[in-house]
Amino acid sequence: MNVKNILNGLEAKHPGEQEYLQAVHEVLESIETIYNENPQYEAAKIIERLVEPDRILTFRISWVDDAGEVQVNIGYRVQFNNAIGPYKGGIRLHPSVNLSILKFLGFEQIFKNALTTLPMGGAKGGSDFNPKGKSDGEIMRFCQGFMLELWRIIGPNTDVPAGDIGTGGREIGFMYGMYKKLQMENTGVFTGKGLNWGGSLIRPEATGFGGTYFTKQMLDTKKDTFKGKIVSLSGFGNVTWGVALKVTEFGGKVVTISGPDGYIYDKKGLDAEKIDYLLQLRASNNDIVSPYAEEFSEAIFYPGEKPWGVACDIAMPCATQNELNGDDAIKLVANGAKYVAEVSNMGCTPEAVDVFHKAKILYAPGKAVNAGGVAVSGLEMSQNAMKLNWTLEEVDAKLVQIMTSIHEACIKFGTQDDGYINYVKGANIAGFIKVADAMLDQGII
Ligand code: 2IT
Repeated sequence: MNVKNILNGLEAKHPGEQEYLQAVHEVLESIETIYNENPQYEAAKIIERLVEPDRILTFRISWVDDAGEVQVNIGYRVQFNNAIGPYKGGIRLHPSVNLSILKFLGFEQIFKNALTTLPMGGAKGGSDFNPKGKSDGEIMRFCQGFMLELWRIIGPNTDVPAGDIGTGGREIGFMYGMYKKLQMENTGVFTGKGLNWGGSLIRPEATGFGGTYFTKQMLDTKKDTFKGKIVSLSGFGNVTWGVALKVTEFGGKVVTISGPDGYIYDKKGLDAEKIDYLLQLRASNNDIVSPYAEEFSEAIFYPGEKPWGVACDIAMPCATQNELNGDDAIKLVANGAKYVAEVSNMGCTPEAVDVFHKAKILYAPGKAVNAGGVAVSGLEMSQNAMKLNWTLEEVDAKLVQIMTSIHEACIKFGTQDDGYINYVKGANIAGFIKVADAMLDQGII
């Protein structure tokens, strides 16, 4: 395989799909050696087949806002690869959503889901619908319109959507309700459902808890712990909330959160009351973090800035793709950060990852760190299939076990000659081998 040639070909075919090409580039670079050592992959054109989604559904959603005006949005579902299980991945609702972003997320999801040890393929969906400032009624009408198209191609053994940015418990409720009405069956086709109608305990916390369990294992490799560590987070949504809860429980001090409007520095650290307040902020649909500083006077709001200039031991980006660039990485390293655990999907740019690798500080990519979210989705599917509910302790123990196995896979495939763990390599190789071997077993399809 020649990574450059493949990327040039993809760029010609899919011009301007920057995020998608970035995600493919990172994976191909990591697996190049192993791919070339195994000619059976090349013979079956595994890469050429893996980089193109199995199929993409694009559709229009028409809905009526509170003022009686007709609104039009575009919706997508990218069914990327189902070699190891039904298509699985979230629905992103954000004005930035386009095909490049959903293809990058779907591609990442293939390897992430493979790492979870559960049988799930990779997919992603979403819409350019902007939830900011929308009423509950508007959100419901949009979600129902979205499902009027999506329901045709999903199913409990076909494709199982879930939440992502802009899609939480409320949105999943509206979407699942419409799915049931159209399909006339209660099959658990979504994950992230409410506890009373098929949801799993720990699913809301899973991405943040899993990410923190994974980071704890990164610390373990240096005989280090969370106790007394200063931790910088970005974002203020569901993922940030879960990380803040678990980091605080482990004795770390969370000093930053952020939004599109800027970041909050809270030198006292987030406590239970403040972490609870994050849920209110998210539910307000305003997508700004500044009200936190009005609520808690010891906090300072820095408009228009990112939190990466603040000195910390551990940085955990939890917001969105490419939120931490090369300059941010240089600042973090200069200020003494020792660990970067990416909880957002592709939160760090390639330049930032390069800075971390050169400085030999431990950096782990989103597809490993945040896999706890989709892992508990997989556990929700298992519970639905068995028509029973596991206890909180049972789900949490399985989550810990899964994050441990992902960390072990990263060590197995990512440890360099000098002992440094390249988590990017480890995660990509482990995920790739599983999917590629499944594709080989199943013939040319
Ligand atoms: O990025 C992700 O892994 C998610 N948004 C969760 C996907 C899922 O199916 O639970």
